[in-house]
Amino acid sequence: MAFELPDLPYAHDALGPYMSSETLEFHHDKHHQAYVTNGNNILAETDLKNESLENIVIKSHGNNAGLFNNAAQHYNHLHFWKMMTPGGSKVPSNLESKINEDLGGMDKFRADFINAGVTQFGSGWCWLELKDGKLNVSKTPNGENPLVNGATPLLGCDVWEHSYYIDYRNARPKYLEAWFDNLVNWEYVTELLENSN
Ligand code: MN3
Repeated sequence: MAFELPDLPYAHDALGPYMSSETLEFHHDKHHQAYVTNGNNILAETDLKNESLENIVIKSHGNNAGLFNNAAQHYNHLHFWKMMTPGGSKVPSNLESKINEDLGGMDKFRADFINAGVTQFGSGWCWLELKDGKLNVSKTPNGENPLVNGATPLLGCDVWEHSYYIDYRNARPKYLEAWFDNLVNWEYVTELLENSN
């Protein structure tokens, strides 16, 4: 299935002041578009053309680095845009109960998630994932995501510099805190959790 750049689910200026329209113009319109264009060029030369995006990510991992990097980043960004919403949202009670049970409460989860993003050396992502029925916090380098480790990604924060340098310069911790506290669409996270059961 050929990759396609989705429209943002909100206006470019809707996530201010935490993520500027300039950041989204580069990040969505240019960076994500490049993953789509480059991914389609490589995909066309393979026998994975008719596979789902998830299968393309899993099957290209370790076999076709060019395809994997672009397909995984396409997958990551498709969800990343939906994982944010203007002003953020409240954590639904069923998700909160699961966080309390598996991760020791919201405060500990928040600290662990931000720490995963801060300590990811270089480009990558930090995640809330579901693995073997349990929530877990993890981090991955470059375009990698929990799919390649047999887990389901539920929330991912992009810690590539293109995601925060315009708004936060080198202050990655400030970006992660502002993102977690003000932009996360917890309804979408809950939807992903429910769909994975
Ligand atoms: Mn990115």
